[in-house]
Amino acid sequence: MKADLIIKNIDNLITLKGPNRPRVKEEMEDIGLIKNGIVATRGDRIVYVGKGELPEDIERHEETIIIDGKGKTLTPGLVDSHTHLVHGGSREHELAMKLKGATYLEILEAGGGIHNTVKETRRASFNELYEKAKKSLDIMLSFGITTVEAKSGYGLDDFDTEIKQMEVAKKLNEDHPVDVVSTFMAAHAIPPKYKDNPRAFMDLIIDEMIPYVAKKRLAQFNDVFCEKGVFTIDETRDILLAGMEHGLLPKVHADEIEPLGGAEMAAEIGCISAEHLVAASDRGIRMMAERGVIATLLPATSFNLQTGKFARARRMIEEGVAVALATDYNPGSCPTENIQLVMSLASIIMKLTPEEVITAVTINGAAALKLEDEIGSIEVGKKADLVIFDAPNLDYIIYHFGINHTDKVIKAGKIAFEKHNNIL
Ligand code: IZC
Ligand code: ZN
Repeated sequence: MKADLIIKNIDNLITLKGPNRPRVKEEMEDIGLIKNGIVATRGDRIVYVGKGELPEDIERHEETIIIDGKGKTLTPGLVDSHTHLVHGGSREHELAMKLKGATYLEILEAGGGIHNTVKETRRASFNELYEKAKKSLDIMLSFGITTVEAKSGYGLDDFDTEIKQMEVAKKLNEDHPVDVVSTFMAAHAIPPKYKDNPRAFMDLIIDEMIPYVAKKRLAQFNDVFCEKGVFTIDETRDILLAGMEHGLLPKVHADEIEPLGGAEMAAEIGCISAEHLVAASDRGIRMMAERGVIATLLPATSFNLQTGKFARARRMIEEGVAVALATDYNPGSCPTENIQLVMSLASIIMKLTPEEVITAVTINGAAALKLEDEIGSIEVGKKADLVIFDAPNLDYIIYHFGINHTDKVIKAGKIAFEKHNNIL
């Protein structure tokens, strides 16, 4: 067989080799490290992973690209499994409010926050949303992200705006090297006109929006912001169950700020993932472990909310919950695309080891998007999504924080990003 691309002499080849399912407990430490590694790809697939030289049956052709991995660390493409990628405007004015002590929920309650972004997203044209999100995708790619989830939720009861967001995500998935997985999330805030009657808004979501989104295949997942002043546990359950009836897989923003019991509910109905979980209870964590619900943790959000409260990641791992990490990129609670910063925060503040961190942004992130058979580890037959870090080892990427360590990103077998030379 002839390879199209070969990366050799890799100081630290981190394969994440193992079962195609979320990794738990000490499995999260087992990163399948190969010293002096070599990887070969053909088309969009990985065809060889090993040590030293290629076996004889893998040959070069005239145009085979050879990359020297000396001094480098190679990982699977990073998976950002929780973002609000497509939106209009930005909310930097909230910074001064937060510095004066206003909380995220107070700003939302006063008609700002998400409602502000709803106005901007309604106003923006398809092209404006596309260009803005594309810019973010380029930045994400530069940090090593090769697959990203994108939630709607800035149209709310304005279904056309919800659809516009999902259509933008779909078009970006077609046009951009980064794969975009779409999540429907009209249940992101209560629109002002439904303030006294949230059930009427839920009826709209359940009876009209969900069936349409599922039929048109605009999203694969369904998500709800279950939070004090937003959707209650019972309301969240009803919306997620309605989505499941139409084949939309359930995800939930759970116990981010107030301990409502979102983790318990996620386990009860079998969510693919519960996200945030800063205030998740012991019982909720145990139930998630039993039911196999992935915990998608978002430490950059905790950092930016200025509450000093972070999810109890160590406890979750000890209890057997599979942990994924994501940026939560959005204009309010987490305006950053920098997943490498998220990785450092997860380690420095939440005390995950570098091995657990890389597992959380690769195979566990892939599993949170139901893509564990396709991506998330460097194994023969999987998609050739690879990141070459200009770093001598994994610890270095996390320890030397706040900067971008990416040297090259290979997406589906093609070089999609190179340091100093973005050749999109
Ligand atoms: O725009 O504030 N938490 N949703 C739930 C968000 C943050 C996004 C936003
Ligand atoms: Zn979110």
